Amino acid sequence: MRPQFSAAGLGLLAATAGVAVAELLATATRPQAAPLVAVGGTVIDGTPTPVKEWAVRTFGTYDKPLLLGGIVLVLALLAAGTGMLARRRAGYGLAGAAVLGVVAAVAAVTRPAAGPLDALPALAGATVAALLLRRLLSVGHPQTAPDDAQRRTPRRVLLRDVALVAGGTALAALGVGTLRRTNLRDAARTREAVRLPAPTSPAKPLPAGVAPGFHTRNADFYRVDTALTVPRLDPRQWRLRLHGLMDRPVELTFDELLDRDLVERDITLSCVSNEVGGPYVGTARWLGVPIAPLLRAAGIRSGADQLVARSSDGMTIGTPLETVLDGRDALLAVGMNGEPLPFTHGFPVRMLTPGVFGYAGACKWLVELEVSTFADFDAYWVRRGWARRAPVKTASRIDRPAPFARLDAGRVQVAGVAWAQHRGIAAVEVSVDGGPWRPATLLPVPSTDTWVQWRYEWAAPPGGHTLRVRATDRTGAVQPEERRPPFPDGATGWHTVTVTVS
Ligand SMILES: Nc1nc2c(c(=O)[nH]1)N[C@H]1C(S)=C(S)[C@@H](COP(=O)(O)O)O[C@H]1N2
Ligand SMILES: [Mo]
Repeated sequence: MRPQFSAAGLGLLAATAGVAVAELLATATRPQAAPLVAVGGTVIDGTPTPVKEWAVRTFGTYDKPLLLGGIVLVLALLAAGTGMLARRRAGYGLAGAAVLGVVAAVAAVTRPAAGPLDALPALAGATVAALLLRRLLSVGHPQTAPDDAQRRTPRRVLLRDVALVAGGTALAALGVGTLRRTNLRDAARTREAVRLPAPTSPAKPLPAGVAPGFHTRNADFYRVDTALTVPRLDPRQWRLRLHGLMDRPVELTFDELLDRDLVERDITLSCVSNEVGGPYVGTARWLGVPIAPLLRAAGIRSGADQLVARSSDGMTIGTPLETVLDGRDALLAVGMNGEPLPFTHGFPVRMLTPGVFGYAGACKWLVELEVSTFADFDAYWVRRGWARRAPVKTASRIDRPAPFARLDAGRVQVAGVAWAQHRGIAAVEVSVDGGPWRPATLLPVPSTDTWVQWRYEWAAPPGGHTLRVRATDRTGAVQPEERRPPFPDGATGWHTVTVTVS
């Protein structure tokens, strides 16, 4: 019998070849059905909220590569184990490949918007892996490949087979890479070909005195979503279906959407998962179609209180209908800082609801709007325990000086941002070493829907110091001191930065 480690290695090789075949088939037909991504998506959706929170907090935007890496690692261990078992009995190899294939196939067909055919890549990959494992492990056994066994030593036959499988796998992987690059290039060209019309209602010019950094550049804008592969929708095929509790359901093409009156607005978007002082907040100049007139024209039925947005990847985001209809700039956004939405931020169309956290008002890759009720439908994050209604919490952050900075004694400019979208910020105050609250200077803003930049002149004496910030919104509510984590409706507490002055 073959030594254990070599059987484990053959198991790994067969599994790698199977995965490569499956990924190649999927990439050529339906990228979402690729087994690794399908299993990853299923893991994300099934992960309990506290674990997900921990992962986002600990790994930030590396959470997804790490998840895929973890899946590959688990698969590798199972494949090696299957190889070792199959060395004793060929049936174990078949069973191992079948189990892994069925798990991946079930994941693929149960993804949102998946069809039964999406099982094929995983099943084909598992079949290839099972056949290869059987062949590789049987080399040298007289009942198979008798010609080879007579003419050559089993060792040379095995080497030849391993080289063939490895070569084939490398070719398949190369094919996957080439196909992916072509798909990406085509999608990028389609996006670059989009010409956005000028707004009928342009944004007001930024008031004099706004400091650099008011707008977050697209490349720097935070990204939070559950998508393992960024959807790359074709605007020529894109449709928005409006339906539910309305008199006249409609379907709009991208061109029909662009034919409507467009408005341009500066709006700050923030994530409910943002910790005190965290980075998941940004401001952009958005171009989009107001939602309220669209819904009104469709005739909203009485009793409706929730607008459910659906994305191409099956995300559901429920927004209080009153926040869409109360006159604020709730938009179907198509442009971000002067260009079509980046793919990562929802191209071609996303929703935005000023004053509501992203998970409850900012569906990306939007394809469907359903007028509904909170009693009838729980959206994705609500099913995972997050609040149904999610007005943003008043927040403030110290950006300068950086935590643990070493400063020279004397005049130090403390600076940051504060936000309470749609309510607006009335005041920001700074306290040094727990002393009295002193007012910070607020720089001008275009509207209550954006963050406010603030500045505070500090005469810094030598020693270790703690700077603390709090904001008051225009309803008069002061940002509470109590530290609470993001779950279930947004973090509270004052941001604190410790520095050393010498
Ligand atoms: N389709 C889809 N839309 C989504 C999400 C998602 O996971 N999928 N995440 C939401 C969350 S939690 C936030 S905070 C915002 C973030 O938008 P951004 O990535 O453009 O900053 O998108 C929202 N829209
Ligand atoms: Mo979020």
